Amino acid sequence: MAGPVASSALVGRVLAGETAAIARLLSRAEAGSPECRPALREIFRHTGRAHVVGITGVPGSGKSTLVAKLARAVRDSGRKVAIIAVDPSSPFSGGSILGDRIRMADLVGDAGVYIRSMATRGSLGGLARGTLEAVDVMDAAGFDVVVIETVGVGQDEVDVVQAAYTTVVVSAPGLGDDIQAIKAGILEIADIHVVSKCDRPDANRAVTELKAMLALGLALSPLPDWSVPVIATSAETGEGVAELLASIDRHWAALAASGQREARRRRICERRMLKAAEEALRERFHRHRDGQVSELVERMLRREVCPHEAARELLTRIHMEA
Ligand SMILES: Nc1nc2c(ncn2[C@@H]2O[C@H](COP(=O)(O)OP(=O)(O)OP(=O)(O)O)[C@@H](O)[C@H]2O)c(=O)[nH]1
Ligand SMILES: [Mg+2]
Repeated sequence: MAGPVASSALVGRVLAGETAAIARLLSRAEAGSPECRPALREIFRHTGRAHVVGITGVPGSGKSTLVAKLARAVRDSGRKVAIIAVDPSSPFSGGSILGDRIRMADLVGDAGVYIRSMATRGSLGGLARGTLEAVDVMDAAGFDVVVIETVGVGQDEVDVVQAAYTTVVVSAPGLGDDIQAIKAGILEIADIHVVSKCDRPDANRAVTELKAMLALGLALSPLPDWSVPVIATSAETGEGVAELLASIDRHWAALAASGQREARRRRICERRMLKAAEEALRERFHRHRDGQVSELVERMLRREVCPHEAARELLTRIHMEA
């Protein structure tokens, strides 16, 4: 019997948008299989076309429900859409994945939609890498819009969302805090604000407060001629969803018109390279824990070298071994 298909053999099928090949390559990439490195390298060469949209917000703010509605709207506009939901659930519940699947049930069976949940647990700082590699795969596979949903808590999640061209921050009424986005430190990363669940009676207050906060100028958009909109949506009634998509499209056009799209592309490349370098370094430190690292620690304990010298020495040594 033939062995498993080599990842490099999957690339052509991924580029043709074949769902089974996409799923297989993503699973291998998520598992961190070194065997798929060359395939991901090849995939990367075919990326840069998709409009990557990050959707973030505090837990339970209605992101997944909204993303499902938004995906429907993107499909109805004739475009292909991929969704990557970064799943924050504990190893014991897994509820969020299941919930997302159910909410997105009406999208299942449509080849123009691809939905993937990524696990955050056990990713050891590799969350951003894994997620962005998944974005690459979707981009290369020809999805016009790639939506990344992450919970807006934790540096890793924020890093992921900042690799998007358009970032949507979702707040919801009734979650206890007045302005959740401020608390979570994600107010200023929004290109678009959404107040979800606007079918609820307390939604107006949330919209007003958010607008007042933005009026204070705490969140200035770097994009000229773009004032960050606040859009009220309801996944229940469908209100605001078309407006949100229109706003996302407008933002994409504004990025191009101002030259900021290229600037963001550059910024994303830079961040990804630095992240990859950090990850490689961390991995190498880990590998040398019992050797170089512990030897230098001993020398520090004897006060023969200061931390700075030890660090430089460590970097030199592990570099020479590469
Ligand atoms: N009334 C109302 N409830 C909503 C709406 N959207 C979502 N909800 C409810 O809010 C809860 C959370 O929705 P999710 O879409 O799972 O929120 P989330 O932000 O993806 O949650 P996490 O992924 O766990 O962070 C669910 O019980 C939804 O049914 C809405 O438009 N109106
Ligand atoms: Mg969710």
